[in-house]
Amino acid sequence: MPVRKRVGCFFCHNNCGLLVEVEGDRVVSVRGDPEAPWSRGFMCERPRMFATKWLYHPDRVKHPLKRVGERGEGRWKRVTWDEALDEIAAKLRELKERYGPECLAFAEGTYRSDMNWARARFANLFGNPQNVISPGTICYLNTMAIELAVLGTPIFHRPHIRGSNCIVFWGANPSESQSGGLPWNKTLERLAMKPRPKIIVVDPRLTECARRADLWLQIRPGTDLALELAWINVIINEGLYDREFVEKWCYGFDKLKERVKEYTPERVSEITWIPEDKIVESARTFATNRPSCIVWGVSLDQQGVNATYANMARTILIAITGNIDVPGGHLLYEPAEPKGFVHTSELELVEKLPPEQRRKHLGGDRHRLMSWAGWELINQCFRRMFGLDFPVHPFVHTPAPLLWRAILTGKPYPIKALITWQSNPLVWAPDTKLVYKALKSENLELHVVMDYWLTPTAMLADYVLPAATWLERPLCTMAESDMDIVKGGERAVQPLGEARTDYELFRGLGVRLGQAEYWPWETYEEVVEYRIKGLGLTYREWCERPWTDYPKTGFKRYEKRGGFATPTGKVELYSTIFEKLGYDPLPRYVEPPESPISTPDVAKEYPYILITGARFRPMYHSEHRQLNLGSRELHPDPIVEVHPHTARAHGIRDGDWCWIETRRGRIKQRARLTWGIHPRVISVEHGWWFPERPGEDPVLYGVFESCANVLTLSEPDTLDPLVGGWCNRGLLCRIYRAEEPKAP
Ligand SMILES: Nc1nc2c(c(=O)[nH]1)N[C@H]1C(S)=C(S)[C@@H](COP(=O)(O)OP(=O)(O)OC[C@H]3O[C@@H](n4cnc5c(=O)[nH]c(N)nc54)[C@H](O)[C@@H]3O)O[C@H]1N2
Ligand SMILES: Nc1nc2c(c(=O)[nH]1)N[C@H]1C(S)=C(S)[C@@H](COP(=O)(O)OP(=O)(O)OC[C@H]3O[C@@H](n4cnc5c(=O)[nH]c(N)nc54)[C@H](O)[C@@H]3O)O[C@H]1N2
Ligand code: SF4
Ligand SMILES: [Mo]
Repeated sequence: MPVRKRVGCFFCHNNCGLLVEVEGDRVVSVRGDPEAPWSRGFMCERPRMFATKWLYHPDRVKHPLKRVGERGEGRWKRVTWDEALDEIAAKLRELKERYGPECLAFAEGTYRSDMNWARARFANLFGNPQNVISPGTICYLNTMAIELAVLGTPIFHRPHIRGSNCIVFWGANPSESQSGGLPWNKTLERLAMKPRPKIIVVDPRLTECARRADLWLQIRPGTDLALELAWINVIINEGLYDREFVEKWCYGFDKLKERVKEYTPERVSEITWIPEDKIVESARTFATNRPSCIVWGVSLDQQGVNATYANMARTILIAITGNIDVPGGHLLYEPAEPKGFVHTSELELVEKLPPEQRRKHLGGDRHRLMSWAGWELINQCFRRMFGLDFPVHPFVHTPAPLLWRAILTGKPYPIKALITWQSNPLVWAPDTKLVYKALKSENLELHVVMDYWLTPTAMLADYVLPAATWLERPLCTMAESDMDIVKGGERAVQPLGEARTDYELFRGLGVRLGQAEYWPWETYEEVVEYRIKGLGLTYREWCERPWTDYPKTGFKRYEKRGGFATPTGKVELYSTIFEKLGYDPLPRYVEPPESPISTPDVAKEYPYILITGARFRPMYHSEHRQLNLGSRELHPDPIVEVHPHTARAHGIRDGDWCWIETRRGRIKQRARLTWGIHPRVISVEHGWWFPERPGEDPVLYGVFESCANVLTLSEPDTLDPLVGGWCNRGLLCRIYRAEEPKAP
């Protein structure tokens, strides 16, 4: 008889609740759990197609490996966990003595588990200032930092679309990404509901939402901030804002009003390529069909120099139209709920890191918002209002481009060791060639990678450690403060081979480095048990129904709290925190570092605007490229989207392999001709490598051939000043055929 287990899916951020059937110690089937309150039976194609094929795939790394040849040569020796951990810990101890605890860095992926607090705990105890690189700098964690500065708390990733009269998909494409807890079928249901909400889409591509939209604004990539400021201009000038909310709850309205005067629809039309009347109409539609919401999309986060202010402007738009914490708008989260639950910030031991170590945070002098300076200012207000800290693990980060440079130059101080976990930075980080140089550098004396597979990044490791997948570990999470529910599941099966949870890596190193008293929980089950004990649950009870809802205190919670957790107690349209950190307190648009306007000479040779990374199913980032899962069979090659007129100008046919080139290099992808893209925009997929090719350096599974980040830019002076984000959307490129057409 198969045994049924409740498991939290981690093929993406939504963590849908699944029912997994296990026979002996083998997963035999998975399906959506109808009782899981946040996903209600939903399960997308990823687990349906390949949960078991993926779990039992022959290429998985199942034992710790130690490099024996040169780095990248691909010669490994199998070692035990104890050997690996003993040796890594000894090396870390030695490096710490020679260079100080700040010589260690971490490379993380996007939210891949509920264990990031364990990295923060380990780093704090080690004395490391949280030198962590992560795509979070350009993906949601920057949004969260900005919302914290402006509103005092983040807003839920998932807007309350059920009650909205106007839904804006701003650089967000849920039909492919299902991002923000918006599974596509649920979104479709809402879009079809009567009365039908107004739909506005801001996207250079004709997405599924754009097809259904009342207004599709086909924007020049990278100029969204200008459009947002024009919306604010129209909304203020025409008196379409929520006067009562602004008067009572907003700080800095007059200064904002003054600033946006420059952004007339006429001027912004030139910047964005959107007709003036459409700018005005869309601003009116958003402001007058309340309640309304703007679905979070990663595109604003990935606009380099403009990213912070684009997110600030989005928050301002939501606030001045009275869409904060109302049904149909954007809900705020309740940090101290549920009572009794041990929140992640309570696990980080932030007080263990000496203040002088905080000041050494790599990048913290230049990009002060997502560093300790920003955290301290924000946390002061946060703590005062909610009685607990905001966690540092999703907040304090080093911009990736600065880490590679620190490794290569030894400045501002040497970085000697890197722990890469849940992450494939050779594929995700901008400027692949720079990442490669840093990972190959002799300056980097230790590189540990923990993953399921030998990825291109893992091929440049000294140790590769086998990670337990989401089917092999328990889950207990509030999705990085993004859910109003504690949700999770139990292990379906024991880890294959010698795979272990990432938690056990940090605990294993911690115990060996004198931190034993701080790691009392040997297994992750014990951690979960510790966190839920105050909810009155035992671990076994939790496994029966692994979720805990808590009574919601209704809407407009800021009224009951007596304001917002900001220095002025109001929504700061003019950010006093930005001001204290030495930045412009109000949003201002600047041209992207590479554009027909800022670099016209470059634009002569590279005439198209490049966007990278629009999501596609079933793949998730650089994952699911292995053969025999079904995903490569569906989507075998990387695809570049080109407008037919553009293709014709370059003799490109549908399906041709093309070179896409920027000043940094070129990659090959296959052309898909589509009318649904602006003729001056080229869109390449990100995340590509080919596990079926040789892994040894210099091939590295073909990463240099098709990875979008060969094309992207990582110069420090092109980064967003506040958080250090880089630009994946809105660069200059050219395109040409990679092979001569053959005669029929
Ligand atoms: N299948 C799949 N789903 C995923 C992921 C995945 O890898 N695969 N990744 C997950 C993660 S971590 C994230 S961050 C989310 C992201 O999810 P989304 O935010 O939906 O991200 P994208 O699909 O990258 O981009 C959304 C849209 O932005 C448009 N766009 C590009 N440049 C610009 C621009 O300059 N301005 C505007 N307005 N629009 C622009 C693109 O054409 C695209 O249609 O997806 C999550 N879901
Ligand atoms: N050009 C361009 N670049 C981009 C983007 C873009 O749009 N354009 N998008 C960016 C964004 S938003 C994101 S979020 C990033 C994504 O970047 P990442 O999150 O780094 O995603 P992956 O590169 O897929 O790396 C995840 C790795 O972690 C492994 N893994 C998964 N789960 C676990 C686990 O539980 N434990 C361990 N140890 N390993 C695990 C996987 O096997 C995989 O190798 O990419 C960013 N890069
Ligand atoms: S949307 Fe799909 S991949 Fe994401 S958690 Fe749900 S079932 Fe898993
Ligand atoms: Mo992301």
